[in-house]
Amino acid sequence: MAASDQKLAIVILISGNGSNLQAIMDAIDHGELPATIRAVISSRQNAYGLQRAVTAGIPTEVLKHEDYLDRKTYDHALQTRIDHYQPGLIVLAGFMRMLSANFVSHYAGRLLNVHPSLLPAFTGLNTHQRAIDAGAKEHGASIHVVTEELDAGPVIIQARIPVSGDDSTETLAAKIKQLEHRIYPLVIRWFAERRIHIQEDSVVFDGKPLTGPLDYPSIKKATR
Ligand code: NHR
Ligand code: GAR
Repeated sequence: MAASDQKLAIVILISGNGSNLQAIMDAIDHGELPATIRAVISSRQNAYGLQRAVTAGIPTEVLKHEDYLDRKTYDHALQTRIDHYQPGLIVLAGFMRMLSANFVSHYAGRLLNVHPSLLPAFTGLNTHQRAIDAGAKEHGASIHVVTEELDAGPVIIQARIPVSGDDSTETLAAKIKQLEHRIYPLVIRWFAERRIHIQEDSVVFDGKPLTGPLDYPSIKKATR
């Protein structure tokens, strides 16, 4: 069996810049992530992440929601395309379309998302501005299991930063993205190494059910 056949096959869904996609590609290239990206699928034609995938020779597809009658038909088309690549894991990386219950249950146990907040705080959109408006003293990034309810699935890992008075949405976004680029490849590697098992609404890590998010970087030091 070819070496690539033994690696975790992933399909990455994007809608924009693709810096998380790039971080995952880089981790693979640096030999830090035993996975292979079988395809990058974008909900937007102009997503720069598509260029990143093309440059790396990764197959790309675009499914624009405006080309479909409704969410149901969009999700079904998206599911058909994803299943063509037979991935062991589907990674949402800045994917901007809410996904239906049928889609989520079809990928139960193998659907992850990166969210730019310390969930359960600030689910949904515009998290940085909302954190500033709320006077949050800290903010961060979460990798969570995707469930039917938006941004409500079990959180696997979180990384946090202090929010200073002169922080803007731009400075927060830049700092949070740096954290995302570390924790997402790490979680995907644990999934590839079968250290993470996802059930309906719980996560088992190294044989122990998670009772709350792992903390980055302390978990990295603890599990070197
Ligand atoms: N789908 C389900 N069922 N559960 C989750 O946890 C999901 C999901 C789909 C996407 C990413 C999420 C984020 O990280 C995500 C998590 C888009 C929206 C949204 O409101 C909300 C959350 C997220 C992604 N999208 C609008 C919609 O009508 C469109 C917004 C736009 O196009 O700019 O789908 O924040
Ligand atoms: C990331 O910061 C991610 O947390 C956020 O979009 C960015 C995507 O950046 N996700 C959402 O806001 C989803 N609603 P990228 O395209 O450079 O990876």
